[in-house]
Amino acid sequence: MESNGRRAVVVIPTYNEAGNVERLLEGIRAVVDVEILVVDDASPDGTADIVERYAERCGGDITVLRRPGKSGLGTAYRAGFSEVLRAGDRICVQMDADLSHDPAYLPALISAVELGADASLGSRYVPGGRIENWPRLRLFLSRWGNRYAAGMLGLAVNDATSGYRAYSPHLLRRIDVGSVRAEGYGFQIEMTHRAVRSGARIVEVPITFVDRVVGESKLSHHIINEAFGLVNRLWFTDRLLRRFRSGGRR
Ligand SMILES: Nc1nc2c(ncn2[C@@H]2O[C@H](COP(=O)(O)OP(=O)(O)OP(=O)(O)O)[C@@H](O)[C@H]2O)c(=O)[nH]1
Ligand SMILES: [Mg+2]
Repeated sequence: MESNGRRAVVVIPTYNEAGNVERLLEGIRAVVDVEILVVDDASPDGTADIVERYAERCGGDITVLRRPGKSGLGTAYRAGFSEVLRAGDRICVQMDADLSHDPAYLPALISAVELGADASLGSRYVPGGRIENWPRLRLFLSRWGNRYAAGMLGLAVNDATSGYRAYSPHLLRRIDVGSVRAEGYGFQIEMTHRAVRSGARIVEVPITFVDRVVGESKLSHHIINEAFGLVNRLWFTDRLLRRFRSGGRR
């Protein structure tokens, strides 16, 4: 990947998104002039080939990073961000391929970082934000999971699990994104935690999140348990650090 002067790179992890990915790429190109990096884990449904054929046809600045097998969302983002940062300093956007994240919000997310924020979060839980078509249980889990994470870790953001975000390259370097270990929702929480701890200026942009219509969810009990365990672990290490810094007085 070469840095070509474009303002931002949109990094999209994909696993079996053949039914969504072309519409997504069309949608992005219709609203912003950005570079697109798809990180595909050898999707059996041929997602990577579809992206490459589309890129040839439309002549857009679209690259596929092909990985040998399904290795999880967190490693896909780490690989994608590292690739972008190697080529230079550009804003990194992350978004899902399943059309839950409307490209219409890209200009607002990118502008927020251009105007001085270290990160902008597409937020479902600020005034103006919404979720469409989620079952009650999923809504409950997401809302209370967010409250739990923010409360335990003092995050002062309303949607720490959102996967639709933009980061300044300086923030990604400062928080050493390559060393983030979590997957799934845990990845979003760990990134938010590191950003907040590093003193980042974070802006939340209200979004309407739409449940996926095509393709299968990769959400699992394992991902939820991992996120819950991560919040508890981070809470514990935060407390230890505070105690250490205050010389054991608390
Ligand atoms: N490269 C890669 N991408 C993945 C992997 N797991 C999920 N993704 C992609 O990450 C994005 C988010 O995954 P989703 O399955 O939509 O997860 P979710 O949004 O929590 O769940 P649903 O929207 O209900 O399906 C999508 O673009 C997926 O294709 C993976 O192991 N590797
Ligand atoms: Mg999704």
